[in-house]
Amino acid sequence: MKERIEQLLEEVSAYKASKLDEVEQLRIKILGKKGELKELFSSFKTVASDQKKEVGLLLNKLRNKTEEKIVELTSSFAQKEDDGDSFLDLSLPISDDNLGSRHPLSIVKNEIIDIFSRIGYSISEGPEIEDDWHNFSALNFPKEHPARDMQDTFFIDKENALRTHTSSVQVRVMENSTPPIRTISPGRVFRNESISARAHCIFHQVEGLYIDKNVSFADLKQTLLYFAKEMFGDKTEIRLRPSYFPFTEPSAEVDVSCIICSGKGCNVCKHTGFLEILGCGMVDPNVLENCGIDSKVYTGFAFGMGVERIAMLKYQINDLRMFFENDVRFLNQFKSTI
Ligand code: 2U9
Repeated sequence: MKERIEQLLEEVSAYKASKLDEVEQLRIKILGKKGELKELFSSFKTVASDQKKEVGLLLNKLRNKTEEKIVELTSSFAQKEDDGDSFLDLSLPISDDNLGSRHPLSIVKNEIIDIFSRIGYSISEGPEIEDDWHNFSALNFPKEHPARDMQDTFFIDKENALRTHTSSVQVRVMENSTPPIRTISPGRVFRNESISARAHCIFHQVEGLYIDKNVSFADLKQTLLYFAKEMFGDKTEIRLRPSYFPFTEPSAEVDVSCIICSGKGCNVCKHTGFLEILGCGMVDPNVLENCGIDSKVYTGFAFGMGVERIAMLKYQINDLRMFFENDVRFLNQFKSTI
């Protein structure tokens, strides 16, 4: 019996197959229901007891070696077939069945960038982890301002926090360049807010800054009117309401005429005819001086908007959490050329 097993072991190790059928023949011959192994195991009882251990080990070896050989031969055929199938014909036209789509926040952010690039704004970016100076002090935040509190800001240590706005980027631009400055800062910002349909602890902003000699509130208003018309359509009107921010004086909140009812009044604008889109103001002279710019020579305006808010208005999305769920049924609805 030992000789027969050793003969079969040699046969298995030398076995070659030119097609998958021949691999199957090996399996049937050795491992099949009526195969060699079955027969050998049934004759095992006739083996002398002092030989049983050795023969038993040989039988297991035959089974293992056969199984290994089958896997080896089968995978070599799979590899060959795969090589054939995966041949890349680069001359074929691209299939546009499953191209995916840009995230709506990227579409809107790119659109905002495009609108301001057309009137000469550069793009500036900066760190998401900021020190107290760039996020708060340089921007005229009083020491007791609630934004400086753990309740509102994610602190990393005593000195550093996740930026709460991209104004910190513009502080860096002002510190490192001389006017004229005309720049927008898109980016992620972080606030310690509970997540709801209207708010999230992470959101996206685009802030803008223009500093030069003789920059006026009228320049600000005209720039924002241009933006609103480009973003929401040529018939869009804007309205400014007085407001307060530590970094601008005077400050205002800006509304656009309702994109649904064009100002007549509907459920979306709660019958006011207007929808709030951003905040703005003339850069406070303290901020200019903090950043090394002479406030007697230069003036400037700044504005800031939440990308989520603009996207919600533009696409009439009523739950901000949709932007963060990455549900392809939601994402696939947005197509862009930008
Ligand atoms: C510098 C000086 C001033 C940026 C400004 C706003 C007004 C504003 C909010 C809109 C919605 C933030 O995302 S939001 O919650 N922003 O209302 N932002 S003025 O002012 C600056 C920026 C940089 C150096």
